[in-house]
Amino acid sequence: MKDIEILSLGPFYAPSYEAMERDFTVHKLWLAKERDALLAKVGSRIRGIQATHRDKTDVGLMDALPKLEIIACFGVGVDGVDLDAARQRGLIVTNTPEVLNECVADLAMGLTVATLRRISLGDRFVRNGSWLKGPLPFARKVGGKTMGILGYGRIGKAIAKRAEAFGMQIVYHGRKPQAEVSYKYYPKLVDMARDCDVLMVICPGGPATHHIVNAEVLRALGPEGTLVNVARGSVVDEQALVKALADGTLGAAGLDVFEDEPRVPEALFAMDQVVLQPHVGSATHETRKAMGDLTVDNLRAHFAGKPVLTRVV
Ligand code: 8YV
Repeated sequence: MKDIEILSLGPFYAPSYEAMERDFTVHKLWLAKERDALLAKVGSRIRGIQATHRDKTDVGLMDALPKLEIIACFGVGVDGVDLDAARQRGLIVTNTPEVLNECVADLAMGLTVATLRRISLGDRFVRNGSWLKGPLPFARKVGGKTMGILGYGRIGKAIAKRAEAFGMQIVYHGRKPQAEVSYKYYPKLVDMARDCDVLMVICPGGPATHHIVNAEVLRALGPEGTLVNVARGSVVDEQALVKALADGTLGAAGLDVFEDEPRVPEALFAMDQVVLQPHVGSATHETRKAMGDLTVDNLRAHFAGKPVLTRVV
């Protein structure tokens, strides 16, 4: 397949990336000093794009690649791709679902426990010698609390399983109630936020969910409430979040994702009620390998004339 030319928009799990480079001729847009010059040179020969969640595949890029057939995304989220434009052009878009469910759910539950039990604060408390002056103030119990899941999809279900094992009650919100799900469904997000202790954000990013966790939802979650976001920074109005945490309208937050990664609002750094992570939901060797292999397998299948494994569009 070495005669097939792929445009790589960003790096992913190195061993899988190297396998892609062995099978295909890969042009690395993310390393190009002159992006336009590279596109002008190789654009007419490119038949596939490989992208990560950080990359934008928009109309301008698609138009620069007249022979484009497939966009293979490393990650389950495809919010970086203009899906309507891809559909109009008859392009195939693939992602890496399922293989990351467990790891993202582990981190989601870890952030829930870390935030309620103030684990990061306790760690700092021991390291900086504060324990010598007295005990850490009490935290909050996990069991018995209600977790409201925004986006009860594949990862949401894996999170619910874990939260139930911790003795939490589950409720959920999404576009519509799901058949054969016994948990209470809330048609309105703000109503669920009012009734739950932990609001777990695990819905897709993109225009449909932009800032749906707004000031009103955060106020409804309230001073005893905790927001956990392992989805996309774009789902939460970050300015409203910082303000709500600063003035106590919202109790606490566990955040793996942000609106302008890797930039994080500095106001959060000084807040003890906040636990921060650098977008690592799926970042284990095992899962990143599975995601990487699936990304490359989708390209291989397509160019071998077979159906791709995990098609979104
Ligand atoms: C990864 C993710 O960080 O799958 C996603 O959509 O956000 C994460 O699993 C990302 O895919 C890495 O590019």
